[in-house]
Amino acid sequence: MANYESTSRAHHPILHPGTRELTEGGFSRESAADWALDIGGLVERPLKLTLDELKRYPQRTLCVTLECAGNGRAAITPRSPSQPWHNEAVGTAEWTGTPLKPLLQRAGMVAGARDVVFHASDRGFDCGVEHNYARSLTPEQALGDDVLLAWAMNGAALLPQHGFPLRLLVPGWYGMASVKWLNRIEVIGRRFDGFQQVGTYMYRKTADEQGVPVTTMRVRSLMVPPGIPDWYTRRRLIEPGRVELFGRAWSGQGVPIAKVEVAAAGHWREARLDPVPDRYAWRGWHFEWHATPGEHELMCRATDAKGETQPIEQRFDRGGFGNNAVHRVQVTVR
Ligand SMILES: Nc1nc2c(c(=O)[nH]1)N[C@H]1C(S)=C(S)[C@@H](COP(=O)(O)O)O[C@H]1N2
Ligand SMILES: [Mo]
Repeated sequence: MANYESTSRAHHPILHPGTRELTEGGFSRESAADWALDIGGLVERPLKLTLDELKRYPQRTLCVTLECAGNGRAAITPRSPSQPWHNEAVGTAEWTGTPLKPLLQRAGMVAGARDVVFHASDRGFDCGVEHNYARSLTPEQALGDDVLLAWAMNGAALLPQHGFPLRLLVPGWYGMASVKWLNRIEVIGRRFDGFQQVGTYMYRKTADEQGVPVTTMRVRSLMVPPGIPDWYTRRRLIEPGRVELFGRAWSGQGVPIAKVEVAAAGHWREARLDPVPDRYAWRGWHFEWHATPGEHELMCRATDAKGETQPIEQRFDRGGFGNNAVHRVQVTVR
């Protein structure tokens, strides 16, 4: 996935050249030696841990699909000035790190702890507000068994753009929760009101409403476009006959995918699902289509085990968050 969420233009290296070109968040591989994670605030035993010390804690690897909350923003009108993602801001990787829970337990949150704040080293402006990127989880969310402090992605050290030396990984949530370039975990006695928590990542229809926090990923599927593209229209050109359509489907919170349907000429039929993947990873699907000459619109739609399904039309959101409308692919069969 590309590394910048639209609403965090503050952190964009082109707008703020020189600060994060090769060293996102200010860290190069060399300076990791000076880096340490602080765990403090309302805890009984504050901790300071180097990367080597963290790596001596129990290790865990999870295969996790991470989607930006703004994925699909480009299709929402009027469009938020943020990053105009189409469908590309999603990916799946194997993340290795240590579970956060035992560390928080070792630090010992005191009574009265209301939020756990994850502070990062990248700093900038968004909507005129100067801040370091920071997000919070409630103590209950932060103590979730699958929340990781991750230092590796697909078996290699995190790349600078993915959060080197350490990032939080909150499986099942939209990407903004997985704070990169993490340097401090702070337990506080009030609800966190930082910019990335309440100034953005809220579902809002109007500018003045308080909104509903963006949290876990909505059910979604994508199709690998068949055939070859026409450059400007983006239509796909294919030959008539048997066409193997395939793609991926996922939902949030570790809820499994129950069904994927594909529509050609508006008629929905069930796709074949690949074997059940890891809990937080997307699931593959396949569908055999008999293409007849002419112009077609192909669609795919996923339903999860809680019965949530993708809407046909996107619902409006001011920030362009959470667009999980069905994926449409225009095809010309020659
Ligand atoms: N420190 C920091 N963490 C961050 C961000 C950021 O701007 N700064 N962007 C978030 C957003 S919006 C997303 S979608 C994911 C993207 O992760 P990736 O770059 O590894 O794909 O990182 C999240 N963590
Ligand atoms: Mo994002």
